[in-house]
Amino acid sequence: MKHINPSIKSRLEKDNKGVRPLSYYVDGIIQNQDHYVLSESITMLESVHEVHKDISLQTLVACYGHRDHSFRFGITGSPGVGKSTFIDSIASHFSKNDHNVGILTVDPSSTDGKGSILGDKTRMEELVKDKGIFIRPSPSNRHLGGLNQYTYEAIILCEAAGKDRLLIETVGVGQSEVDVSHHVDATILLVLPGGGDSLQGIKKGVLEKADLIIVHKSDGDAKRLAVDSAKEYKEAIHLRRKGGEIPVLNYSSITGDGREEVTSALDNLIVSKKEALSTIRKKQEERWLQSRIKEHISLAITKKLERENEFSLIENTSSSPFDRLSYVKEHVDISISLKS
Ligand SMILES: Nc1nc2c(ncn2[C@@H]2O[C@H](COP(=O)(O)OP(=O)(O)OP(=O)(O)O)[C@@H](O)[C@H]2O)c(=O)[nH]1
Ligand SMILES: [Mg+2]
Repeated sequence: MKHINPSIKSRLEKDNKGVRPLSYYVDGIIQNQDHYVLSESITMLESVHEVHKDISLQTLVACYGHRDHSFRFGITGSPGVGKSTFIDSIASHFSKNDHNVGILTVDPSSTDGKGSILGDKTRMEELVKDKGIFIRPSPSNRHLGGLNQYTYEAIILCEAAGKDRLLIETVGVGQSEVDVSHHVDATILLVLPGGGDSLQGIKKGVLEKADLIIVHKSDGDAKRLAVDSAKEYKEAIHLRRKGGEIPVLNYSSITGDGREEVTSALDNLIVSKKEALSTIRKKQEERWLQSRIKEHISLAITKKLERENEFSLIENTSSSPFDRLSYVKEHVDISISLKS
């Protein structure tokens, strides 16, 4: 990791909104590949302040064309299945092979909105020692996708900072796990040994979108059960997925049993996805852009209506929700300009 010269750093003072000049972020990421600046820029993405959002967008505009060729792995699975430990045990496979690894984890936020309650950094003991690896835990902000709302943007920044192997952990709660496939090139699903019951518990979409299934914690007393579980998953996938088989492997992040099979399956995924990568990413990008544009428009309309006190006018129209809806359709002017 390279650092910005301290004398330069001191000249890049923050303004009263805590924002530094654009060049601080852009040069810090692209030229210096500075983990501190990268982390600061991701914090900026997650900020609710308009000035922070503006500088984030400008940073993204500058970074987009400077990305390295990368491969994005999504690691999903129910809470406690061992996603963080898995990433901790597997990341060195890439860093030892001269890859520049970036890890984005999403910690489940506390429901009162006070942010992250679990520090993944403290659980990734091996990786914290490896200074070349960038780890960034983000609060999930109750976003239903199982991913942080700004994961896609964070991925772009990481790639501009030279990260070419990305490991992205999702919260892994319920149905939302499906969403991970919208941002990554391959989805790794971790499951626990435990036969039919656990298979029932996995949402259909997740099983269908996974590119690799790992029966995790295949160690100790659970080992035999884990081997049986892997067979069951193979059969279930055979029945459910008409378009071909996917690997189901046993692995333990604690003992390292099955490591070779897992690492070569990951390498194979990178090779097998290579051809289709740009097409898949284009589609993902379009989908992301559509949803962001809709978000901007909806936010701008809400702000305009708030400014014009329209919501209380609507409320005062009638006690019937349908009268109010008619009023909105007939009288409320939603014309806006997104220009600031
Ligand atoms: N026996 C065994 N325990 C494991 C293994 N991997 C992780 N664990 C344990 O499982 C627990 C949960 O591990 P995490 O890595 O935090 O799981 P996670 O899926 O990231 O959890 P959340 O982020 O909270 O959803 C920890 O106590 C780990 O020590 C494994 O391979 N074998
Ligand atoms: Mg975790």
